[in-house]
Amino acid sequence: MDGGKRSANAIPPRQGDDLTLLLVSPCRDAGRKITNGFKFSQLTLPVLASLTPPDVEVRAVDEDFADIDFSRSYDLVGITCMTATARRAYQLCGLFRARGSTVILGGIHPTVLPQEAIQHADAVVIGEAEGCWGALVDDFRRGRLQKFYQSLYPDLSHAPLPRRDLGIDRTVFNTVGLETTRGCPYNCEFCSVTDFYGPQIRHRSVSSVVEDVKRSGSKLFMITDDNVTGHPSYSRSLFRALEPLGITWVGQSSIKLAQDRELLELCRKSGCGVLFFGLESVSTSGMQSLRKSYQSIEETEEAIRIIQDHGIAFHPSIVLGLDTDTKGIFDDTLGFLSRNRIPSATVNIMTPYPGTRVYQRLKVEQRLFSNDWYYYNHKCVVFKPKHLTPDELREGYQHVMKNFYSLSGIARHFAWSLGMTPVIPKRILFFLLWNIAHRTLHTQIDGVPDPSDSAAATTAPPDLLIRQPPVSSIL
Ligand code: B12
Ligand code: SF4
Repeated sequence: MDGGKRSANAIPPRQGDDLTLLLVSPCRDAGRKITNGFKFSQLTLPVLASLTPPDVEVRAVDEDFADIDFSRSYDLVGITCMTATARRAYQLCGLFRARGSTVILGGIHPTVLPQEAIQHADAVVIGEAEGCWGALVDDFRRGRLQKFYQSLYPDLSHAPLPRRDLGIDRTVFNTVGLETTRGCPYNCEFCSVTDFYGPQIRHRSVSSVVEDVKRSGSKLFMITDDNVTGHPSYSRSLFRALEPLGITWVGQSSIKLAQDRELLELCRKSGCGVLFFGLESVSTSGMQSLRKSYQSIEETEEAIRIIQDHGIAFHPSIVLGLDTDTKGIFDDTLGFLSRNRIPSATVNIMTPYPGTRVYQRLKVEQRLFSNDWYYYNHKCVVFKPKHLTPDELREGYQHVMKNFYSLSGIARHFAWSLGMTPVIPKRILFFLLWNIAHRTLHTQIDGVPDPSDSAAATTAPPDLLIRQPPVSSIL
């Protein structure tokens, strides 16, 4: 639970039990919300609500969908925070504290930079809420709130079901977020997930996932796990248990799945329509530099074919701006997507998130332009690429997005999705909506932040950019 570095906050004890709590998932920019109609379900707040003592009145707001009602007052406000939403999260901390609320920050960004986060909040939760949130609420009630609470890699087998009654966890087609595991063993250079959730895959019990599905009343799910097939024996049991429920789901997996035909078969039968794969690069040198499971284009294309032949649509996530990327990478990416008849893809500009090895490396190499987290959203260039200028990278990204999601591109993707077997109408609609929602994304990006624009910087000076101790030193 507590990491032993707590220092008390001067907040008086609460009288009575009538505690009110507001949970907030901030948008990135209150003046420019993402309203393109395609957004995945919110699960963080339903999970936090389920861990809250039952006598606390809980409300929740996902700021991407709804505005915060500042006319109400709350004793406690819990704000979840990613790097891209840190600027807004810190702004909200100020607004709520000015209204007398006690504010708690949690999530991946405060976990990586707790010393920065505590400058804005009354307390910071480092790691996962299971194992410390109940104690925090109790400390608050007793007037002995500490500044830091820490809970690393809690056992999920007895975690309560997320609360589905807050009205914030459903999106397009009534899709509901579902979590089965946390953790990832791969520890990629540009990703914070292994440090955050740990290298071991921890899982909820199969029976509780089934119960969660049944109680949600939905037939469509987005599984939030970073690798839903990363623990094959668990995945086999899970997929067998999901099959009779007749649901459809999308999730994320390692491309290694192609090597396990039985698991692929079970995955499809359990209702999987689309899997997102962290392909990252379509160049052999890029794959090799990232030490991906497949080290050549030929092997990767063969794996894609196997996955598609098993009735699962392959949605790649591609990162542009790797140190191996040159000007040719943009057209190579388009060629790869077209050759493999890929109807939807996530294309990102490489973003060195704090807490990752790539962030440390680029910092040492003095290649970071900005510590203003607002720009850390995969759509802006915040570093000096190795073989491209920042403008070339941004324009190349726009070129890929503009072409892939052009009207003729969308028509092609739609035709490919109609040809996929089995025919799943909701999957076809998924592709259509995804494509339409991404059609104008390349026009919504911000320019390269000006390093001299100190007024834009809302974040801490470099000496506060202290990373959590590495996983190995905590265990
Ligand atoms: C689903 C998801 C989304 C969804 C929904 C987000 C949400 N808030 O639920 C959507 C699609 C909106 C989204 C968007 C983005 N996402 Co996202 N997302 C995820 C994903 C896959 C799962 C999150 C989830 O629901 N987990 C399940 C819940 C239960 O876990 P949790 O959120 O970690 O919460 C636990 C703890 O963190 C902690 N906690 C969290 N918040 C709080 C708050 C308090 C008060 C307390 C006490 C505790 C606490 O307690 C919880 C229970 O243990 C994660 C990957 C991951 N494994 O986390 C990426 C991830 C969080 N996203 C990421 C990114 C980069 C983005 C985007 C910038 C992508 C983009 N280009 O647009 C945007 C930014 C959003 C914005 N508004 O601009 C990165 C964040 C990296 C970083 N350092 O910030 C991650 C880690 C993916 C990755 N591999 O890099 N995302
Ligand atoms: S990018 Fe994916 S595979 Fe790599 S560490 Fe992050 S979650 Fe794991």
